[in-house]
Amino acid sequence: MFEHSRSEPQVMHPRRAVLQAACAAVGALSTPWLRAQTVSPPSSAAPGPHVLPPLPFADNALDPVMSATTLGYHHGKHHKAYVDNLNKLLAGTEQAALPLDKLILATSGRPDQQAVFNNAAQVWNHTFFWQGLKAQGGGEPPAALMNKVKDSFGSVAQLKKDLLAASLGQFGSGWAWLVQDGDRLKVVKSTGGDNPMTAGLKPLLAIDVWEHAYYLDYQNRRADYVNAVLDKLVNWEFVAGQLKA
Ligand code: MN3
Repeated sequence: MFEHSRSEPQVMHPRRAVLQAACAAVGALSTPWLRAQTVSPPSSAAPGPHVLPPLPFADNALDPVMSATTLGYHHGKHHKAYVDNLNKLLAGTEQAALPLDKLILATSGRPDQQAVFNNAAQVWNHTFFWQGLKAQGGGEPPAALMNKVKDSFGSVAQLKKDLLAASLGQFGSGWAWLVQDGDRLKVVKSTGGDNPMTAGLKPLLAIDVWEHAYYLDYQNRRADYVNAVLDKLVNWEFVAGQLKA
């Protein structure tokens, strides 16, 4: 059996995300008497336990490496659709009470739960993906992570080569991952929404290689997109923060 280690992508607590969205809505109103009214969640939000966390940066912060247009569709449409679909699937079920990571582990490998798994994993994967990016990212990992990278890959350059190879080797939609497996770091790829936590691996960094992640900015040039992410957007501090002692 797999060791099902608990994996926490440090997602914003759903209630806090709702609060932030509500506060943003209040701030957008211009007349004081409207501000005093109770603010309801946006009517387009699907009822359910899961919410779309806001991006951890402005939607134009990664431009031109990852454009605001791409982020608008990728976060505002694709990521949101996974959240909405998941909430619809969970409505009225006991699974609605499970945190996302437990839901992923509980539904992995169960054909009758494929739709729940796919949407739950894609919600988790995208939230984790955004957190692994930042404006003016790239560069050198912090020392503790650098030591592990050198132990496992020899160099950051080799790690990037392996991540690129995994990204290009993933036929069709999927993900490339840097993961921790005990003392070692590894690069793995996954198909569709599959997440390495279902194999007992601790995700450290995710790279979305579905076409919707790059087609508007890079068309079919997946390698250019992956290299740009690795060189200019990776938030190595976040990756280091995921390391399990
Ligand atoms: Mn995606």
